[in-house]
Amino acid sequence: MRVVALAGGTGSAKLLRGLQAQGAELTVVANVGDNAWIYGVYVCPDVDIACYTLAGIADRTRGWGIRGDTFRMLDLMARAGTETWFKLGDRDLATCLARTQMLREGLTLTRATEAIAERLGTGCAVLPACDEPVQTVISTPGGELNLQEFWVREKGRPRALGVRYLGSARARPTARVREAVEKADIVVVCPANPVTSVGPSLAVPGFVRLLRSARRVVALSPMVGRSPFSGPAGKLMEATKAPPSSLGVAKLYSRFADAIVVSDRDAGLSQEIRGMGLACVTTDTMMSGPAGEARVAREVLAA
Ligand code: FO1
Repeated sequence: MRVVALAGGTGSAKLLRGLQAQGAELTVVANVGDNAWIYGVYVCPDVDIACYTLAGIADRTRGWGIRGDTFRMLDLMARAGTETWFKLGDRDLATCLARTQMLREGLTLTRATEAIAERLGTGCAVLPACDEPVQTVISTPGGELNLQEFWVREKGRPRALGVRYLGSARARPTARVREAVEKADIVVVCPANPVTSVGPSLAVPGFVRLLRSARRVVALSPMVGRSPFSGPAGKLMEATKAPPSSLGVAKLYSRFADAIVVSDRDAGLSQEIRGMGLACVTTDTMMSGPAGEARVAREVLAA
């Protein structure tokens, strides 16, 4: 079975592991809206967490970076008086340095990502949603912040007034992403923040049309009640006027998805979701341990 997984950060990793365990021919299309130039290197958190997860080296407790990584480079930068609020590990820095060098040599982000994924041993293709820079920008009372400034530096505290995707109008789905979606038996939207992890890709002209042409699109909601598995999804959904619940996720995805899998605790929403033209499956969406990840992946593929 050919599976394309649209993936964000921490919340997506568990489903990616579950899909990998199914022996599916997997292609990951990772969000680029969180990418940022930090410490002189190009950091791509969602691309990297997908690569580290599939290569079996991700730090599962933190939800980002590499297991057992050290932070010596940051210690010295702090001693030199530089701000070090973004905890980029030493081995993680190596990935970012390699990527930055490849980009400076003229490779596209797609080519650089494919090379990194292969060398890390992901066993499947990892692709950025697009090659052009698309940046999630959050409007707050103190001004606009990128996702890392909002979430890591400011700890997600500022009031979010709105969200825009800087650069999206000039971006296009890459040929590799098009080909993967066209050949896929199913496109799975991982339980990622719909505003910051899926929204940047949907804002790319032609991306929603591409998803509509897919054989089947199934999403796993990241929400249980009004809370996401992780991260600021609820707050940012409210900022974009979407109800912070699986109902809001279904509304955002109803223009391209065939089905959505939601928590059995939200079973009460199923009828309204079906009214939007989506099939709705309810299950225990908390993926605890490898068995839980595999079970939910099987249910998503069968939905
Ligand atoms: N998240 C944090 O909360 N604090 C950090 O210091 C931090 C560092 C970091 C370094 C590399 C990387 O790839 C991701 C990192 N993240 C960190 C996670 C990241 O901010 C977000 O969780 C993702 O952008 C959301 O998908």
